[in-house]
Amino acid sequence: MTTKPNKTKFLEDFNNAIDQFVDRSFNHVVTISHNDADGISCLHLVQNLLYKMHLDYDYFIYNRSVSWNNYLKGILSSRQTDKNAFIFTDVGSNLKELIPIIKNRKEIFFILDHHEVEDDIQNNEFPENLFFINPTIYGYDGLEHIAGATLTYMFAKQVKPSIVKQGWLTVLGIAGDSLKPMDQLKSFNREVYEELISEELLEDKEGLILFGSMHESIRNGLKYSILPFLRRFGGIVDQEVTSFLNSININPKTKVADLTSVEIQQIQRNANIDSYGHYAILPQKLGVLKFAFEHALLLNILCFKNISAAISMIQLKSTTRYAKSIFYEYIENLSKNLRTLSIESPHYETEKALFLEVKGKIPPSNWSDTASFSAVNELFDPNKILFLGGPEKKSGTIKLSIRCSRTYLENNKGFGVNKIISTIKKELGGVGGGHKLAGGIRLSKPSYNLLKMRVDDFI
Ligand SMILES: [Mn+2]
Repeated sequence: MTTKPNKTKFLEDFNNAIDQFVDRSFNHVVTISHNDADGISCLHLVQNLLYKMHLDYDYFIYNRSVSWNNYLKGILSSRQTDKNAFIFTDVGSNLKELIPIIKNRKEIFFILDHHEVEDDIQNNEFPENLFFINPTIYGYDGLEHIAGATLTYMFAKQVKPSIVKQGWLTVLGIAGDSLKPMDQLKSFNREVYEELISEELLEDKEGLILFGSMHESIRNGLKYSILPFLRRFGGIVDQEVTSFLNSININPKTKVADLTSVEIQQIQRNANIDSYGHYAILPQKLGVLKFAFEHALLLNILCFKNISAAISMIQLKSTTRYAKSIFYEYIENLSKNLRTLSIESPHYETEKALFLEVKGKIPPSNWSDTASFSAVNELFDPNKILFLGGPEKKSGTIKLSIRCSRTYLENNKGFGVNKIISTIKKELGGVGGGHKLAGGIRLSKPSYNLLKMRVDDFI
């Protein structure tokens, strides 16, 4: 990765793709997007654009669990024409699988993505009907600098400037993917964020950051914050949080967002927490949906539970009772699980890795998110790779969620989880994959035992 992004080259290729998209005047456009908050935001931005362009359109959601070949079989029609286009947003840049498929098609493909490109593809291998826009190949960071929705917004706005009005969708992608307070945004994410504020489509607020519970009372905020997860309060009983707040003369029912700066300092000093920063508010929405991080989190949860509820909810002003109950159940379980982990010591530890066997302690459906949030909260040594999981009945294998912290990536030149998974697969077999910070693998019991013995050689 280059240190300074090549903005000129990026914008040149980006603008060329836009010219192609506009000049070719398509008859029909199919969007394929990812099943998470960022992907759903991209999808709605593109749908709005196509509507404004009076184009005929369809969409599909890709959850990356099957190969592109199998997935597209059901979508690509036998009638092919260069008057039809495909726009892929936020679905990864698996060029090794996609290029051979695209090469044999007549339609025009636009890939707008911000995930690292794994395969080394030469310029002359790109088919003429593919316009590939991925800022990471010009040196941008796909998490900090540009979310999928940011890239999609930039694309859509260049084609139809009036798309600015739907620009608030972008912050859901940014919040959902970056998991950071808004003052830490960089590059295009920052530029777009500031533009949306000046257009009054978003409000930027500053205060105590208790992500997952920004819409809540301070009592619930301390208890159910998942970013940061507070070791002292996370998942404990109400009574203890209440008496702490009473002891420092703060009404436990005060909303997190309504705390005065004096109250915030009071809490920070007495609870020894330093979380503070900027967060985004969606002024046109109500309740939990007003808070960009929580709105994005709810979309992410719904994407797994009920994808159509996620797609329809993004258009709603206030949340449904169904979505709300799923949200609370999720937050409650996650803070409980993080609490379980925060008092647990690793079951097996090497110089470079930590193993947590959580069967019977955490339900398997929560393994992945618990692993993710224990990594972003650095509940364990951030210089080690975390392997969390256990035996899975239905597959008869050991299922592992593998995570590393950003600290780890910085210290290891970006050598992250996906590379470790590739090595494990090569040496021990198994199925799985992932990106730099997170991934998963299923291994046979004997392979898992070998992994524990040889893990330091693979990292
Ligand atoms: Mn994304």
